Amino acid sequence: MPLPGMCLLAFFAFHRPVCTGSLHAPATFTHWTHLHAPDKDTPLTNLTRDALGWKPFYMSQLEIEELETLMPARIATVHRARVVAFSEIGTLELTLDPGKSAGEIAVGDWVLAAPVEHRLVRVLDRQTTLTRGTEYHSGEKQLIAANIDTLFITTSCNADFNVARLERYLALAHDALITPVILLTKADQTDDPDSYVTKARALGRDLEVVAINAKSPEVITHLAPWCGKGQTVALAGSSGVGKTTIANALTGGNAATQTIREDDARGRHTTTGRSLHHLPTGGWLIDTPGMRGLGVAEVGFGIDATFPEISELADQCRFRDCEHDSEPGCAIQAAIKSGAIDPERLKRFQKLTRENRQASETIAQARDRSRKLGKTIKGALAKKRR
Ligand SMILES: Nc1nc2c(ncn2[C@@H]2O[C@H](COP(=O)(O)OP(=O)(O)O)[C@@H](O)[C@H]2O)c(=O)[nH]1
Ligand SMILES: [Mg+2]
Ligand SMILES: [Zn+2]
Repeated sequence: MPLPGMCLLAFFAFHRPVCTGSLHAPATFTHWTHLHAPDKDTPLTNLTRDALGWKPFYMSQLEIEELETLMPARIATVHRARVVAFSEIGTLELTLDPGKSAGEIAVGDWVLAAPVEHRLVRVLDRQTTLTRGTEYHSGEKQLIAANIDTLFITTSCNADFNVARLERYLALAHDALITPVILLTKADQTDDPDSYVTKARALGRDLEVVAINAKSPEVITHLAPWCGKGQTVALAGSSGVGKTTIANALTGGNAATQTIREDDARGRHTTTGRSLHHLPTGGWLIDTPGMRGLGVAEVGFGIDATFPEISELADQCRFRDCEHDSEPGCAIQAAIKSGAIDPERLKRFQKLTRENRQASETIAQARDRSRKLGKTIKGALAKKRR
């Protein structure tokens, strides 16, 4: 079933009593109004919180009082001063309190909303957080999306295939605690897709690798294990590798190519260009424009997880700060000599580690500067008041 733009929201604009789980909606919930009236052509479907991706992890964060008075909802789009969220009682438009910035809220977030006022009360802790290091000098990392279960790291069976770039994406996914799956598109355009699969599999233990023709109907079947009820996925990869083609196949229409403005009934400008799309298989796809060129910063954990054969053995090096070059007693160099570790993997690990360290230091310095600046401003204001 195609779910383009307007229809997507209309799809959620149903109204039904809240009766699942342990959340019992108080009478005030009947006062919720919805953005859109149900479209007569769109089947009304009851989406439970489970179907929206709710998990015990989020439930465990709720106070009893919040359980009784607030409505959990999942962020579908983020605008400058408001958000659109999906909930058990339909699509909600929520305002942000003064002082709360749209930049702190990501598509995929679970939030608690106040009835009647249509206010976003608080953002629940995220199970996974996908960020992007861009403006290191400002000390900021940009929030891309929240609560993604699986990141489809997409490349093609051609010159786009680059192990260093794949490892970079793997490090970001691992650091965000998101399960990575490598998608090799254009398998129909090479005589030897298996050689690409073998090279990709070598980039991790138990790493899932899928070779597909993104233009064939098999896409849905191949990706079904990660796109079931309540599961959230996103696509990352260079331009031209087939992300839009896959998104269209998964959504069963052309939802992913819709501009987000069409999702916005009032035609107001959005700030992020990201959105949450329901899949016919029961899962959710988050558009992640801006997941192409990727810098690494503060992802030491993710890098270690991407190169487990190196990070695990590093404990056995004589020096704790061993760079694994020519230091005496280096367990990694010994493993390279015995053939247990691929020297090319070590080179890429070192390069990524260096880049991560430099960017992390830049971020730390920028944060330090802005903290000092904050103190200076506070001091000046205090002096003025005296
Ligand atoms: N033959 C073939 N063409 C593909 C495949 N995946 C993508 N394409 C084509 O590659 C081009 C770029 O695809 P697109 O989905 O726009 O890539 P995106 O930039 O990652 O969103 C389009 O012309 C697609 O039809 C594939 O698996 N096989
Ligand atoms: Mg595209
Ligand atoms: Zn070493």
